[in-house]
Amino acid sequence: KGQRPAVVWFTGLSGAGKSTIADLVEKSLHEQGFHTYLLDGDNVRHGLNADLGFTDADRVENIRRVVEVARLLADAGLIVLASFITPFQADRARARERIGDGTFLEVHVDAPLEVVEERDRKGLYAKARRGELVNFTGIDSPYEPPESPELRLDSSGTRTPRELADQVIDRLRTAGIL
Ligand code: GGZ
Repeated sequence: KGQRPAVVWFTGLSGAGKSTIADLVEKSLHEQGFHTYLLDGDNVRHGLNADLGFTDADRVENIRRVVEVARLLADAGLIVLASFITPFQADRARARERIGDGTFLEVHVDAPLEVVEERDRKGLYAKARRGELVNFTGIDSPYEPPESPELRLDSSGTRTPRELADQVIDRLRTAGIL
């Protein structure tokens, strides 16, 4: 099946829906016979990056390593779905440089802090407000929104994760990856 290697990089606040959407994209690409790999905090922060926390320096190193892994997987021909907050513009720019324009697609999963904090599915924002979690993105650590991502998904409205995942797949088609 014709596929071009790519790294689809999902950035956004905790709770914006990055991993849910990346999961759905992966499942449907897989069903269509494409070769993919999903990188996210669950399979990276417990192993490869178990030595890293959430200071600015640790986030920079977290992303640097993930970019290198994504690059290797793309070299192997895979469509890589990477789901990380990636709060700093400079790190996303470095990722794009390292992976190559055209192979790197930045997807901003965009929901305002008020919305993700109100949902607070994992109770992390409440913990951060109480000071039980420090350096929490959006609370006491910054998030720099992308200025020109390949795709911006509004995940605060009435669109379902399925519909948002389909937007990603359409974008991969127009980019000539699928
Ligand atoms: C942000 C944190 C923090 C702090 C733990 N700040 O919503 P989640 O829980 O399941 O996913 C978040 C994940 C963020 O890790 P990333 O590797 O994506 O971050 S970065 O790209 O900035 O390196 C959240 C959880 O880890 N988490 N503490 N202080 N998110």
